[in-house]
Amino acid sequence: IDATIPLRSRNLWKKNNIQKFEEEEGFEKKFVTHVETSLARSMYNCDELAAYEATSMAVRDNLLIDWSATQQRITTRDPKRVYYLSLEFLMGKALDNALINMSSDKQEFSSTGDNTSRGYVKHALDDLGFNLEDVLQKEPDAALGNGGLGRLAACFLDSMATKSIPAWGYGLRYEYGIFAQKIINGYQVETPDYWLNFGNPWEIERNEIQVPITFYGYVDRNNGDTTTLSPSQWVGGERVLAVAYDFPVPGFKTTSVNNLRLWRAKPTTEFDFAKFNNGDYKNSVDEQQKAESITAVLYPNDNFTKGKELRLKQQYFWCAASLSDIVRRFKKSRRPWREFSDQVAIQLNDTHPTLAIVELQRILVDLEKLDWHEAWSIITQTFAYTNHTVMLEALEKWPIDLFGSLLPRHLEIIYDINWFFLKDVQKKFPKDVDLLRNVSIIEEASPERQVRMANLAIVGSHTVNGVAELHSQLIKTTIFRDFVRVFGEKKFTNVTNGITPRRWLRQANPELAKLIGEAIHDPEQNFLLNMSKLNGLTKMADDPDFQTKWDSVKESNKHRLADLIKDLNGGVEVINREHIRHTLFDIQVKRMHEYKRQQLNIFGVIHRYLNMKDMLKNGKSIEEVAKRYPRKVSIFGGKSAPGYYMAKLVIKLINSVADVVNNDEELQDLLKVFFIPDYNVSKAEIIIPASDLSEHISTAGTEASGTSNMKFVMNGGLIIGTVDGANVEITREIGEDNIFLFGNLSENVENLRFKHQYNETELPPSITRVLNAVEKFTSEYKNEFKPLTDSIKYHGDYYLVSDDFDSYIAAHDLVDDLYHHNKHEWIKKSIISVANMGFFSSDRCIDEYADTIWNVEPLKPESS
Ligand code: 8GP
Repeated sequence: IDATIPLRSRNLWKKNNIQKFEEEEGFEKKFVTHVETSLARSMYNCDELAAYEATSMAVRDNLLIDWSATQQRITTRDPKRVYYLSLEFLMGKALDNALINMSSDKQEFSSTGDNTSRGYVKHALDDLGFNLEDVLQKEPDAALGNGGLGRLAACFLDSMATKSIPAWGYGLRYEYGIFAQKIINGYQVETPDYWLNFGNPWEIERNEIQVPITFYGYVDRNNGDTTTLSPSQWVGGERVLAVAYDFPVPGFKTTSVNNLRLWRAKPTTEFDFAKFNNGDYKNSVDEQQKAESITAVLYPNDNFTKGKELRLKQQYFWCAASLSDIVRRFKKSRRPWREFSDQVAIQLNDTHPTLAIVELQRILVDLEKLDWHEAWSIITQTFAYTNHTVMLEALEKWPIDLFGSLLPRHLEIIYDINWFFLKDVQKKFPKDVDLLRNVSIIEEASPERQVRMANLAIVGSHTVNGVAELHSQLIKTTIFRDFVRVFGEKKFTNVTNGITPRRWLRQANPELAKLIGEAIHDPEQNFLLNMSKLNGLTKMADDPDFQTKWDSVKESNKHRLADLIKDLNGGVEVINREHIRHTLFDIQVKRMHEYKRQQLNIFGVIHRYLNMKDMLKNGKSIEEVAKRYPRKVSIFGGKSAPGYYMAKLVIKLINSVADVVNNDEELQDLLKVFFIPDYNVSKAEIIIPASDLSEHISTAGTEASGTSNMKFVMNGGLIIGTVDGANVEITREIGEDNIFLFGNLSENVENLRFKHQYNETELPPSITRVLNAVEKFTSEYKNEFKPLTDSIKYHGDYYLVSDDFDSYIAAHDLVDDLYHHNKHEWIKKSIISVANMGFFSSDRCIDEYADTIWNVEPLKPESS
């Protein structure tokens, strides 16, 4: 690339190259420069927000130097690249993460004892009159995701950068991320999350990259030739522009910095002159403004889909813009099209980006004039699809009419894809009409025909993966069973999820990371890059001194969470600090969903409360009660989809129970319940390190993987859980003695549901007693919780709460016993668990994807 620029100019550019700062002084200079120029402020009016902005811009400058070098290296060497398409990236805060990841050649310990650049920046800020922790608080979370699926994408970006995989993320830059949750009178209330209120120092607006995107219109057949496969022209109606926004993604201890590109919709400068001439100036402007609504808001559903036109528009807008970018980059290399899949791997994060398959076929056939079959073979060597749920209500389908009006040419292409596909199936399985019906991309069933996105994703991909072993097995035997017949088993594979230990151990739990580093003689914390090194902890598991240190870290993290809870409770203390070390922190934080069974958890709390009250009523002393039911605080958190009635009712029930229990003086603080409002990534970083026990208690077979289970165990919490999702692999890695498993297995679920349906089961007395007590907790409406209790009593108990209740309670009894009567054993389990969690680093996932699905190699910076 050098050759295009004259030597003299080149030298001048090189002479004036900006340099990275690598120590306090350099940072201070950058900081002050940004305060005074970028922000036009001075030391007299630099508040914490300005300090956050200036710090971010200074750090960003460093990242951009590495970013630019990384991108140039990729352009020059032109290796195969990965494109990770995800409608959600739940990034959380960027600054703290960048400080930890940002490499520094000078890795000496600064006086703060922190060997990352975080150490000297903290020190410098101190000297400039700011506290780093407070400055970090000023950053809003980038909450462009709902839950597990979006956070997984964020962890993968971190690992891909850390491993120097040439990879780009593509998503949407929503103006409003997931709503902020307020709890008012016990109920969830949604308020908008306008996260860009103060601008965003982490994004680079690329006004030079604007892709025109078309919707609606009609298909123009060349020369009236109506045989299906002749290239057609889509003549669009509405046009909008996709503008690129880039976010640098730094790897840990490397100068590799990858890119996350998010698209924003804006009006074109085209103008409807017909309207204008009619004197309808105002309306012609209004029409244009509508463009912006495409990227205005993230749909707030998790594991659920609703066929709304705007959502389909979002999906096409994003796929078309991303593909145009990918194709443009490929064409720069002047390679023939048949090399496309040697250069490009596209990963579909769930079915949301499936339109990319159709869009690429359209580009190749209609615009590049490739033969249909040649194009299709490129496609099926390029795409791979990750499935994240077996729940039917989450499988995307689009009504044909809606689809055909928005994307008429794409619907035609889908029909053709389907036609060729079904022809093949028919050849292989003559006369199997049921099979044809099931695998067809078009669902013929009444009341309206629909496009099945999962079927399209499978047909257009070379590999389909689930996200934990059990889940990957289940998709082969349930929702995608017929496709296994058609394509064979080999197309279906597993990559068990993982999490980045940089954010979820080092950033969330610096004290534990430090203690581990010392214990395994790795003070530079290189174990964060090679988590099998955690094994070294095993031999310390019995050491009483080490156990005490381990427990002290936990205690300090519990105080941090207790502070947060106090703050969220209007400054009123909820947790008794005096006994905090011996108070069991029992936590369930995740999206609110019936299948995740927060209702089982709160019913368990009610059961405990009733028993405690009964003991007191029967004349037992509080000491005797405390012996049977030792100190515990039950913590909940999570958002419900705004339209999910049952999930919202569970939130209300939790808050109602909290009201009664927390104010029951007779209990003397032995039991507390708290619902943390507005659970998000930043709160998770405080909550997770504080847990003694966390709950992952989905109905067996419903939770594809879960990733918070991994985060909790990596932070030294034990878990109570069902044999579901990644709980299975966690058990295998840490040993079954170190986890509290309970409940029915997934293979029994169907049978149990059947029995409920035909009233062949009677509810156990334990759950009946709880269900009858539920209404006592509300003062709001009569029978407020009836829909919840009725769903178990009379409507088939679909999530099998009653079937698992007794074994759930029994597992909790074991928890109580161990935690309160054998704390050494408990801590030992905690240490051994952490020692064996290496497998769940997302670095391992990325290795697996790179080797077995993408076939890509890292491209490391020369120095490393
Ligand atoms: C989630 C799964 O529920 C969770 O078990 C898993 O850990 C996570 O994905 C990451 O793999 N699934 C979804 O969020 C999901 O399926 N969303 C649907 C809208 C596609």
